[in-house]
Formats: sequence, C-alpha cells, structure tokens
Amino acid sequence: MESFAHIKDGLFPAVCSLDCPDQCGLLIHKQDGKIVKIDGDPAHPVTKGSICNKVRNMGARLYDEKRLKTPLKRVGRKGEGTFVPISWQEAIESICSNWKKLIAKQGPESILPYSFYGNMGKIHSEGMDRRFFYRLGASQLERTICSDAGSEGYRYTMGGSFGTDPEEMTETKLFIFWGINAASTNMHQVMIAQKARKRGAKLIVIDVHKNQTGRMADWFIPIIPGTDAALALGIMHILYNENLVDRAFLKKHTVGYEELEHHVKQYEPDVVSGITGIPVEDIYKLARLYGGTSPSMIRIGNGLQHHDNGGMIVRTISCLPALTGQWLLNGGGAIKSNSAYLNYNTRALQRPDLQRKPTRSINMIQLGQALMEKDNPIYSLFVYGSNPAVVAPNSSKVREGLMREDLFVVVHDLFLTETAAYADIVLPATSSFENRDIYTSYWHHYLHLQEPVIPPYGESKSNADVFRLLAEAMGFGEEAFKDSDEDMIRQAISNVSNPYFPDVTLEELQDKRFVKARDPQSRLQRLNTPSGKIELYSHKMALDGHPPLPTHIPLKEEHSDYPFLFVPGPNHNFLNSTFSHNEKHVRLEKAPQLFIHEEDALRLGIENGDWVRIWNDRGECELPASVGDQVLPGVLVTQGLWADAPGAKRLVNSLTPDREADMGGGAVFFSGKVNAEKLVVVSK
Ligand SMILES: Nc1nc2c(c(=O)[nH]1)N[C@H]1C(S)=C(S)[C@@H](COP(=O)(O)OP(=O)(O)OC[C@H]3O[C@@H](n4cnc5c(=O)[nH]c(N)nc54)[C@H](O)[C@@H]3O)O[C@H]1N2
Ligand SMILES: Nc1nc2c(c(=O)[nH]1)N[C@H]1C(S)=C(S)[C@@H](COP(=O)(O)OP(=O)(O)OC[C@H]3O[C@@H](n4cnc5c(=O)[nH]c(N)nc54)[C@H](O)[C@@H]3O)O[C@H]1N2
Ligand code: SF4
Ligand SMILES: [Mo]
Repeated sequence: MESFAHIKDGLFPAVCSLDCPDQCGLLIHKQDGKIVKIDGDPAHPVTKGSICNKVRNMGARLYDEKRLKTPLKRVGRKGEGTFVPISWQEAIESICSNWKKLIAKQGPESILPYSFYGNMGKIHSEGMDRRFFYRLGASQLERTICSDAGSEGYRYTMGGSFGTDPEEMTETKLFIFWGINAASTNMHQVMIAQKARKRGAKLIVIDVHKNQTGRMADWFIPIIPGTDAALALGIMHILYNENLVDRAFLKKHTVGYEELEHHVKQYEPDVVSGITGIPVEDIYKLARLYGGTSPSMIRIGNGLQHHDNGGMIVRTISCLPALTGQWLLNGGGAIKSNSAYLNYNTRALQRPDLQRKPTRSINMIQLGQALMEKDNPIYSLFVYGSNPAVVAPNSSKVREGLMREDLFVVVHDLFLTETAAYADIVLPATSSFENRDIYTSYWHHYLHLQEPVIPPYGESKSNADVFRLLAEAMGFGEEAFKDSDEDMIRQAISNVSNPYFPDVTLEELQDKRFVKARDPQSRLQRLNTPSGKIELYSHKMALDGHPPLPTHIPLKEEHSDYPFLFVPGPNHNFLNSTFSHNEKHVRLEKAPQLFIHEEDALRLGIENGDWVRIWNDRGECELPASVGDQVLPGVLVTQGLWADAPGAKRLVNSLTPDREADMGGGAVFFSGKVNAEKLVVVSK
C-alpha cells in the first residue's frame, strides 16, 4: 500500500479527521519531512478547497512541544499531572498484568473502555478497539454523548439518518437553520446557503442565541430553549388550517396525516407563542413562508436535541417537510445527519462475534455515576479519543470517580489532557495524518481514504496498533487481531448490505480518494420505518412509551431557586475540547463569555465585562458577562469547552446534568438550570 510518510517534500492529499460534518478534503504541504502548511483540496466536490481556521492551524498542534512522545507512568497524586517516561514494553506489561488480576478477581466487566470521535477514522475509532473489548469481555460503552436523542427521534419519522444531499441544495429557495451554529460547526453548509441567497434564496435561523450564524440570517427567530417542538406544531397547525399542505404527497408517502391534522388543532398560535416566546404574528409569517416556498430545507442542529425532550423535538421538526411534499423536490427536505448513506460493514470491522457472552453496558454520559457505583464496581478505565474530565456532563462527579485510588486508569491521547492527568499510565497517540484509515461524512455523501502522510511522532502509536499490542500481551490468538489496517479497510467496504454504499475496492478508493454514496433517488421507496412510509403517527413510538404523534413536552423542572436555563455549547476555534490546549487556537478564541440579557443584567447589577458567578447543586463557574440582546431573558449562554487553568473556574460541565434525554440515552447539556450573581472578588 501507498504511504507518503517517508517522502520529504511535496503536496499530499488528506482528509480532516475531526468530528465535524464537513469532513473536508485537504492538501498537505511537506518540506524536509515536516508539514509546513495545510490547505483545502480544491478537487473535493463539496468542500472545494475551503477549510476552517482550526485546521489551517493544525500544524501548530501536530508539532506542539506539549505533544506526548513516550508512554508515561504517574508518580504524583491523581489529577496532579506528574509523570515519568516509560517504555512501551513496560506500559503494556503494566496494563495487562493489572487487567489479568482484575479479570481473575472481579471479572472482565470491571474494565470499561471510554472513547469517542477525537479521530473519526473507522479503523482507529471503531475497529480494532471494538474487537479487543468484545474479546476481553469488558463492559460495553453506550456512545450517546453527541447525537443519539435526535437520531432516534429522526428515525421514528424517517427510518434512519437519511436527509437531503448538500449537493442538491443549489436549488433550495428557503433554508431554515434550526438549532445549529453552522457558521462555526458546518461552514460549508453556510457557504452553500450564501451562494443560493445570491440567487434569491432566504435564510432563517431559529436559535436561543443570536450568534455568528443568527447574525447572518435574513430573519433570526429567538426561541425559549427546549420549546422547538411547540413551534413546529404551531407551524403545522397553520399549514393545515390554511391548506398549505400537499395532500397528494401526504396520502401517498405518509401514515397518520389525518390524526396529525386533528392533533395539531390544540397548538393554536397564541398557545405556541406563550410556550416559545415567539410573537403570534411571527409564527404566522414563518408558517406561511414555509408553506409557500419550495424547495425548502431544514438543517436540524445538534443543539436543540441536547435537551430533556431533544428526541421528540427532532422527531417533530422532521415531520415538517412531508407536510409540504418537500421530499420529492431537488434541494428540498431536511437533514439532521446523513450518516446512514455510508453505513459500512460494521460486523466485519468490529467483530461482535468475538464477545463470548453478553456484558452490561454503561451510558457514557453517566461516567461519574458509573465510577462511583458500589455494586459490581468498575476497577479500570481505558480512555482514548475522548476527554471525559472536560466533555462529560456533571464533571465534578466524573473527577470524583477518576480520583478513586482503586481505579486503574489508562489514557491514550496526543496530549496530557485533563483526563490523562488522572491516569496511571498514559500512552502517546499518532495523529490521523500518521495513519491509514477510511472516513465517512455525516453530512455530505463521500467516503474518503487517508494514507499516512508523516511518520509517527516520537514513539506514538495508532489506536489500532495499541489494541494489537494489548491483544498479543493478553494472549488473544484470533486472526482478527493480526489484520492490518489495510485488511480491515477491505473488510469494512466489502459485502455491505446498505444499498447506498458505493461499490468500491480499496484500489479504486486509492485512485480516486473520495467516492460518493449511490444516488438516493428512490429514497421514499425504501424507507426503513415499520410502515415503509414517513411516520407522522408512529405505532412504534407508542410501544416504546412515547406519544405516537409529535408533541411538545416541557423540560424537566430542576430547582425552582435556579432561574436561568444554561446553554453551554461549543465555540468557533476549538473542536469540543480539542485545540483548547493549543496556544494559537486559544489566542484566536480569546476568552469565554457569558451572554446575559440586559434586563437580567440590570436586575443583578451586572455590567458588560463584569465577572459573574453561576452555580447550582452540581458546581459553579466564574465567567465575564457579555450584556445585550443576544439571548432572551432567563437564558444564559456560553461557548467552548475551555482547558483547566490554575484558579480559573470555567469548567462548564461542572454545572450540566447527567440525566438522559427522552430518547437514545442522549445527553441534556442544555437543560440545566443555574443561579447567577455579580462577583465582587474574582478568585482568578
Ligand atoms: N467550531 C466547532 N465546530 C464543531 C464543534 C466544535 O466544538 N467547534 N463540534 C462538532 C460536534 S461534535 C458537533 S456535535 C457539532 C455541533 O454543532 P451544532 O449542530 O451547531 O450544535 P451546537 O453548537 O451544540 O448547538 C447549535 C445551536 O443550538 C442552539 N440551541 C441550544 N438549545 C436550543 C434550543 O432549545 N432550541 C434552538 N432552536 N436552539 C438551541 C445553540 O445556541 C447553538 O447556537 O459541531 C461540530 N463542529
Ligand atoms: N457543555 C458541553 N459539553 C459537551 C458538548 C457541548 O455542546 N456542551 N458537546 C458534546 C459533544 S456533541 C461531543 S461529540 C463530545 C465530544 O467529546 P470528545 O469526544 O471527548 O471530544 P474532544 O474534547 O475533542 O476530545 C477528543 C480527544 O481525542 C484525542 N484524539 C484525537 N485523535 C486521536 C487518536 O487518533 N487516538 C487517540 N487515542 N486520541 C485521539 C484528542 O487529542 C482529544 O483529547 O463533547 C460533548 N460535551
Ligand atoms: S474541522 Fe470541519 S471545517 Fe475544519 S477542516 Fe475539518 S472538516 Fe473542514
Ligand atoms: Mo458531537
């Protein structure tokens, strides 16, 4: 197989490995064996040569002095961050001798893997690791932190993560960005909309924060957090009442359109206005614009499903395009995630058959609870591709768990993250540019190949290599652990049952670099819902304990003494907590801010720039205020998962709840409540 790792100079193709919908094609410039510049690949059909600043500055991260070069062993207290270098041999022996003892005494379920998508490559994020932990018999991890509530909600309506192809959106006349900060989190979606606007298309943004994306809209609609289902139901009420629905489409392609018509009568615009905070006339204006413009496309974000009712919100919004028959139009419809077009052969890659008996599974958003559990405790945690001490909700509890003296923690990462500071053993990871892997976007429809562009940094190893070493040291003799990355790619892309997956060999992929999923023209003919149609009424939902029709369900009432809903989302220059340790990205992002409405600020005596203490039963933060009309009264917004710093209290997840959303075991980062006061003496 090809590898560019040892070629000293030149221009090499690559793909962005970050957990970002755009999955850009990249061109890597090398001089004297080092990456000197990263550009977009103009040949990529969707991202067309433009990339974000984060990855333009990726070189600073790859060659950051702080990058881990060798395995480390902790010598200081847990959390303190004092380590000494050790050899790989010592590291692997220490992990395996510990695990062998645990397995003999406590059973393999006392070991828990914890990972997410710091690198989206299939082989390295959900390949050899899955094989290893299946074979080990470890507890399984439910990877729900990102989008599971909304994905399940969307699935009830549409049968799976299938939405509009961004390449069709040149035809779109009306874009609704609903709970997505696309200017930061899906920049090519914005570029497509901006191009369409030049030809007269309109852009509406519905959000709880008038951020970068809201400010560029033709119409920004502020909404009270967690009330979006009510708004969608109010739109449906008007669409039915004013005969703006496509009855022929509804009859042919949906089930439950009559029940829905009856059901939405209760969502009178004045009722919906009272729930959402949106004026009645705006609800009419929005419904009429939506009902009167085709093709229209709703880009459903991740933000609005990080709520107690997030599954139902996405379920409800995803019914809208059917009402006006958008799914038959080029550039019409909706997209939450398009990941299912590129579902590959997961059984062949992940080998669930290696598991000898079923094990318990633990929801990753409840890591703190799981680590503090006295019954059948977890005695070892292996973290890779994730930084749970910062990204997981209720982080005080997570850190309390990580402090346990009897918990053996291993962290595999490129940096000594906040989580790694609690580890007994730290392993250095390669970056994605040092590996071979395949990538599938969850927004556009392309499958990509990445060949190694640079050699491994220091003594770092890829995820797959670490699990191969561990398998060998544990004495796992199965052939599955001898497969190379190349073998695994071949297995993942052959015998794929998904009809949209492209018919492609590794050689063809090598030649072309990116290959598109098959055209989903007949999408409506093979919907994967129980009825095979779009389910406006879902019998399956009733069986699963949900209202079968789209419904507004209020957020859980936390303490009534905490008056503010707290929405701590991602920021522009980091990717979750990635880049929060890199000087260049921190400089670009400057500092965190707490957006507060001027009425609330006035009442609390807070002026722009004042430090504010926010707190609840879980924890507290101190952030500088940005006073204005960017958020509604009663809402506080901040952006970014900032790195720990001495004296700084900005770990936003110390305030977020770790309860599950209504569907998919999803996270509810944005449904927490806090109190706020002006801070007179800043502890920083
Ligand atoms: N620059 C950058 N890009 C990223 C990331 C990053 O950290 N930084 N993270 C990546 C990942 S993993 C993901 S999942 C995506 C997430 O990216 P998005 O899908 O954009 O999701 P969020 O930014 O979490 O939230 C989107 C918006 O939802 C709003 N919101 C919150 N609650 C509500 C509500 O109840 N109703 C409405 N209408 N809006 C609400 C927030 O104010 C925010 O503007 O981005 C990816 N891309
Ligand atoms: N308050 C709040 N919390 C949130 C969110 C929010 O909006 N608000 N968003 C949530 C969402 S949507 C998500 S997806 C999660 C994301 O949470 P995480 O998945 O934990 O994402 P990152 O913080 O980017 O951490 C990824 C880590 O993987 C490491 N890494 C990168 N490549 C590799 C590799 O090849 N091998 C190994 N071993 N390590 C690698 C990186 O260095 C980094 O430390 O955060 C969630 N947390
Ligand atoms: S982070 Fe997103 S926008 Fe930036 S290069 Fe990667 S895929 Fe493209
Ligand atoms: Mo995410």
